[in-house]
Amino acid sequence: TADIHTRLIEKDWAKGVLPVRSPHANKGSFGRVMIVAGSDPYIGAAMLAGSAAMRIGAGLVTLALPQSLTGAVAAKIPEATYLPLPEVSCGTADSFASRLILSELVKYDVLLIGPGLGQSPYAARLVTEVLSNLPEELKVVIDADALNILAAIPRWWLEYSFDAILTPHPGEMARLAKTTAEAVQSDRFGICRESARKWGKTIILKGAGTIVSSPEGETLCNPAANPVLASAGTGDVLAGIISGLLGQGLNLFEAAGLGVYLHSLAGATLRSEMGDAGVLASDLLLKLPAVIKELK
Ligand code: NPW
Ligand code: AMP
Ligand code: MG
Repeated sequence: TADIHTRLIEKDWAKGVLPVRSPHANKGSFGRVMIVAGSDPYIGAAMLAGSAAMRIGAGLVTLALPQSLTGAVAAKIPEATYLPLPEVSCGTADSFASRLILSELVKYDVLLIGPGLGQSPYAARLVTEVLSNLPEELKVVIDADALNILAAIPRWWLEYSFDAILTPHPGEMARLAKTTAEAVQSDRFGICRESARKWGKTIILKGAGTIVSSPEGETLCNPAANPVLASAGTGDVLAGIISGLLGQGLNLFEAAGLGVYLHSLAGATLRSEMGDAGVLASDLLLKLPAVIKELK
């Protein structure tokens, strides 16, 4: 069902949108990225997304995550800064966490929200309050549990009408579009393109043969299928990559397409070096500078 508005993501296209890095830059030149991620069961998601944003070249990354998790994640990424949030158990009744995030967000270029957030009433309140009060000009990536939280709100796209990138896998897409993962898989192009148009969002429909569609109908496809990427945490890495690219000045569609391409190349490199099994999502991180270098 591909047509003239659908292109493969090719090397020349990727090279053409790769951010240019001036030798005279400072860290502010490469974007300030806020990542709202992580909860008790999903501690690693924040670390994976934050590290990916830094490894793709973001200037400054701040992780907003529950206070009790901050120490463990900070030990893994000392380069990031942290916005410790009040704990779920004492935070359900007020909006302190979202007010804290919103007061900081005015200083940022990019917000990534959702990896490992869970779907507690606390997480739902955090997501809906933050997304209802976004500063103008902020570039937004909505992933994982933030997608599940939106999916529970009737006609959510009317309430949240700002531009953003959504990064559903087929299960999340099924929840958003009120259908089944099987139905999504049977018409991946059609569902991705139609949803992007209807919801007014840039959509990345993940999985083997990832598709990227803009609200205007422009569509990119990355045909790669790679079992190395079918493991826990690889989507959290992709979301971090895309937010780091947005920080470096790419528009939503370019950042989505280039992010998918670089993530896929890192996976292909690891597959050729290590084989089909046992590669970890965190192994992708150190490959990111290398795949950018190769592309240049
Ligand atoms: P099935 O049955 O497996 O075939 P969920 P999640 C379907 C965090 N993480 N093709 C799948 O189908 C995330 O960020 C934290 C077809 C199933 O129905 C989230 O916040 C980690 N179907 C949270 O965990 C590491 C596909 O979707 C459903 C498909 C939950 O996210 C892990 C599963 O999706 C994780 O990233 C495909 N290609 N892909 C950490 N270390 O902190 C998925 N499905 O229920 O949304 O669960 O994706 O694990
Ligand atoms: P998530 O399910 O959110 O962790 O995201 C998984 C990431 O790995 C997405 O970027 C998917 O496109 C990618 N992925 C998963 N399985 C495959 C596969 N078989 N071939 C290519 N990419 C995959
Ligand atoms: Mg995911």
